[in-house]
Amino acid sequence: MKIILCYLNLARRRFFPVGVTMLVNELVAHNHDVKIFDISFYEGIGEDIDEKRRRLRFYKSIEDVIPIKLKKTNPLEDLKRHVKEFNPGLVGFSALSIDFSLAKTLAKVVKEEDPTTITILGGIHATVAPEECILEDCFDIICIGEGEIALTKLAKSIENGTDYSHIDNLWVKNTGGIVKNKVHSFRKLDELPTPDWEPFDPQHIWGALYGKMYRMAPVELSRGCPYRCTYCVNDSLRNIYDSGKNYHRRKTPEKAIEDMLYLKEKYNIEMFYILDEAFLAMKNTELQRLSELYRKKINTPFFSQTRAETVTDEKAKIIAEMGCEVISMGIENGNEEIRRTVLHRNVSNEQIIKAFKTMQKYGIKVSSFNMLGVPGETKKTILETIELNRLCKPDSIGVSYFFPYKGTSLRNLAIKEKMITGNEDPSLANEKPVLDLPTISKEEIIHFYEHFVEYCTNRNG
Ligand code: B12
Ligand code: SF4
Repeated sequence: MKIILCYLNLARRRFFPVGVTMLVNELVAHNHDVKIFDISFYEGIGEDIDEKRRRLRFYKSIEDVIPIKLKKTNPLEDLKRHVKEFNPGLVGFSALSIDFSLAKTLAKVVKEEDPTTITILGGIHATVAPEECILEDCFDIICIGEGEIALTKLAKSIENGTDYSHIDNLWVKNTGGIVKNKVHSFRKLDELPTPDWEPFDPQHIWGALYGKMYRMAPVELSRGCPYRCTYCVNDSLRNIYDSGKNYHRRKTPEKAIEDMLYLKEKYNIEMFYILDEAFLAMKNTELQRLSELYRKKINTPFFSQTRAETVTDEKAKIIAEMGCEVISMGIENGNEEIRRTVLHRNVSNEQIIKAFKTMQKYGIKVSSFNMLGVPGETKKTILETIELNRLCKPDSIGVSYFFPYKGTSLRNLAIKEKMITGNEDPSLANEKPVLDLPTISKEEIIHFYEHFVEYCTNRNG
């Protein structure tokens, strides 16, 4: 059957989206005719966060920028035309929380053009806020959690004209109300199709790293995360599945290498981005097996992220030999008490400094992630964050305002303590701090955000 999948990317992430790629590839493998409607390259849509980060010196300026061709047409009109000409039976929307408003606007356009077209919303926002999403008339179905199995079952069912109201992971509106099915199915990662970006705009291939543009491939070797930070969606994703214990899982090294080899050869890849939340959270033996195969068959530079606790001398050496150029690690807050009690990151300053030094010893550049304005934040704790960055000497530094996303336990605390109302607009997440903290003003947080890199790198700052 004919399906349009809308990739909403208001944050203008450059890379090919891994989740939507998997959904398209699965649907195509089941003989469906799928079109991507991608808002990534429309003029005037979304915020170029990368540009802002360059201004604040989070990123190095790029020497050889590959210019992006932006569409000057109206995305709403374009979607309307696609629906009219392609006549899909199903239109899906993939949205983070910041994209939810746009998802509604586009879904309304679809319904106006053809009220019989079935619409489904999936992605992180539908997963963490299904009650809010299902209330919208423009969506007939909500997908909670991973969508590969649910979406292919749904497409088949619509095509065959059979009842689709009892598919796992879906909430479905029908004449009797809303059918809320259980959320438990996820595809074994080794059973996923090999990623392919044929249906996407090829401009997604270009990504920047440390001031250089590369033909870059984002790849997932695992899904989920073994940790439970209070500000991260993984905390609730684990609870959403009825058997949370299998939530963090990985591809076998053989499957991971097979996928990367295909991408490398087909798209002439110069740099891999291993998306795993905590890349080194695996046994030495597993990493060694991956490394062996990677060096033999892929032999391409890559970058990734991990937690300080997962870093050992041996692992750093292995990934340096594999060609790891950059590892990002969260410092988040320089105060151990805040990290432990508020963020649930039980790691000492000493461990963090050691992890940075270990990576750098093997020639791997390290980027730090930091967050300003968490509950309990004071001027003193921000200065401690700056000091910890100075001690770690990251090769690049990223900072963001803390935003209490739905589905996180820190959001519940912020509401309870009346630091937020709960109605804050997620599209402001990168704009300004949203919490009313009794311990520090928003103006002070903005000041530290704007000058963060300067303060961390300049001893006189
Ligand atoms: C990797 C990643 C990134 C990468 C993206 C690279 C890429 N090519 O995709 C980068 C680093 C660019 C990134 C950036 C950001 N990210 Co990010 N990122 C992630 C991370 C760790 C994994 C995402 C992923 O690929 N998951 C694996 C895929 C398979 O899952 P998925 O995309 O969700 O898709 C599945 C399902 O959701 C579902 N599904 C998705 N769409 C649809 C559609 C339909 C129709 C259906 C049926 C199903 C469905 O099926 C898919 C397949 O199973 C998540 C954490 C997480 N666990 O999700 C955070 C996360 C998505 N990021 C988040 C945020 C906030 C951001 C930023 C906006 C942060 C910021 N403040 O700047 C930026 C974007 C700005 C920018 N320009 O960089 C938040 C979103 C929170 C929210 N409620 O919206 C998350 C959840 C982390 C968190 N804080 O908890 N991110
Ligand atoms: S380590 Fe990172 S991905 Fe894992 S729960 Fe914490 S913030 Fe989320």
